[in-house]
Amino acid sequence: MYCYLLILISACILLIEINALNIKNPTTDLQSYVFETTPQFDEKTCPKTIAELKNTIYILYDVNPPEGFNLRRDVYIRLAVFVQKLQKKKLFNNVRLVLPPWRRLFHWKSNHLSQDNLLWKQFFNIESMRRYAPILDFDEFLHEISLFGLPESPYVPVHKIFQLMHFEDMFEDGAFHDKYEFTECRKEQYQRSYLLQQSILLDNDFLCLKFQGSSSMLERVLRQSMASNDTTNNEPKVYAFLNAEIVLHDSWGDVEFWKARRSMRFAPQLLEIADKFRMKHFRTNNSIEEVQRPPMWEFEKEYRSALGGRYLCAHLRRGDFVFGREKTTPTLKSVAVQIRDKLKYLNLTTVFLATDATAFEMQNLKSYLQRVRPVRYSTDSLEQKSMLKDGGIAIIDQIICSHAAYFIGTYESTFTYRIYEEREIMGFPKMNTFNTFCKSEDLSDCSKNSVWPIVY
Ligand code: GFB
Repeated sequence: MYCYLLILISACILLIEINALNIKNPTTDLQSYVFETTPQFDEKTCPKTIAELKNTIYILYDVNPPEGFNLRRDVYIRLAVFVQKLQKKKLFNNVRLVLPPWRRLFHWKSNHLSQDNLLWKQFFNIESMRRYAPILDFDEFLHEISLFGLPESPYVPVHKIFQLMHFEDMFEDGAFHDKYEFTECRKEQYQRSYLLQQSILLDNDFLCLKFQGSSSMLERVLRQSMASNDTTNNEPKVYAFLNAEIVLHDSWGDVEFWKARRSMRFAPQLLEIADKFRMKHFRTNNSIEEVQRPPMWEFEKEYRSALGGRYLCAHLRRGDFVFGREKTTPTLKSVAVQIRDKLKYLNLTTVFLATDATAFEMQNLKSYLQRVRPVRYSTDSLEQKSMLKDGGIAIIDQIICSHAAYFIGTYESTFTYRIYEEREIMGFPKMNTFNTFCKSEDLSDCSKNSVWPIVY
C-alpha cells in the first residue's frame, strides 16, 4: 500500500520525465492509448494536480450485452444523476463515472466497419455532459488513473466488481421493496461483459449482488464495501457495476432526470451533418424552425412554440420488431396510409423516413407512398460511413426527426422515446411529438406510447 506522500513523490518524478510528450490526439484504440501516448503536464502544477485527485473514486459500469443503444443512454442517465448527487457527500467529493467503451451492438449490422472500442465522444458532446456530472470517457480514465503511478503499469486495478442480478422473487410479501444482498456465484458464468474483456483492467474482487432498487441504493453498497477496506490511504479506488440496467431511476422524469438528459447533447460532427442535410433537402435550419437550442443546455427554459421544418418524420422500427412485436407493429401498407393521411391533414408533402427497414421493405413502402416525397438520410461516401459508423448514422436520423414539424414513432421503441425527449427539449407542442403508429390503418387498433413531458 502506498502512503499519500509516496504517491506524490513518485507521480512527480514520473511527470517530470514525461513532460515533453502530449495527448493532443488520443487514439480510439484503448489498448494502445496507454502505451503510445503520455500526458502533458506543467511541472509547477504537478503536486496540485495530483493532490486534487486525492481520494478519487472511479465508478465503472457496463450494461447487459444484448441491450440496444437507446436503453444504454437511459442507463447512463440513472448513473449520472446518482454520481451528481453522490459527489456532494462526504468521502465522495472526488467521484467520477467512467463511460464504458462501446462495442459492436447487435443492431450495428455493417460488418465491414470497425465498431468496437468506441469512445462516447464519437456520439456525444462530452464537455456538455461533464457540466452536469463528473464523467470520464474511457481514455480519459486511463490517462487520469495513470497519474497516480500504477503498481502494475499499464494495468489498472479494479478493486471490486459488482455483478448485479435480479432477486428471484421481486414481490416478496406482495410488494416491491428496495433491497440488496450479496450472494455466492461463479465468475466464469458472467464473462460476457465487455468491460471484463478489457485486458487492461485487473479485477481483484468479483462479487455477485442481488439488487432491487434505485441508483441511490448504490451508495449503501459502496459505503459498505469501503468500510471493509482501508479507505484512509488516499489511494484511488476503482469499482465496477455490471448489468447496471438493473439499477432503476431514482425518480424518472423529474427535474434532475431532465437536466442529465439535456446535458446529453450530440457530438458536434453529427449535428453539423444533420444541419447540412436539413438545409439541402428541406431548406430549413434552427432559426427558421424556431427551435430552442442555446449554445449551452443550462440556458434552456420552458418553451412550447417550436415550428420545426416543413416535413413530417416517421420513425419506423422494423427488424426484430416485425417478428417479436407483431401485435403492435403495423404492416408497411398500414404505415403508408397513416403517413399519407397525416400529410394531407397537415398540408405537407414531404416525409423523412428514419428506419432500420431493409432495402426491399423500403421499396415496398415507397410503392405505397405515391404523390408523397419520401426522403432518407444516407452517407455521402464509404469514408464518411466508416467515420460515422452505424451508431452515428442512427443519431443523424434521430436529429433530423427531432427537427420535423410533426413526428410519429414506433410503439415501445426506445429509439422513438429518445426523439420524443429531444423534441421536448427543443420546445415543440406535445401534440406534434407524442404520436405513435397504430397497428391498423383505420386507427381502430392502436396502442399509444406514454407521454412524459419535460419539466424544469
Ligand atoms: O436503440 P434501440 O435499442 O431501440 O435499438 P429500440 C434499435 C437499433 O436499431 C438502433 C437501429 O440503435 C439503431 O442501431 N435503428 C432503429 C435505426 N431504428 C433506426 C432508424 O430509424 N435509423 C437507423 N439508422 N437505425 C430495442 C432493441 O430496440 O427494443 C432490443 O434494442 C429489443 O433488441 C427491444 O428488441 C424491445 O428500443 O427500438
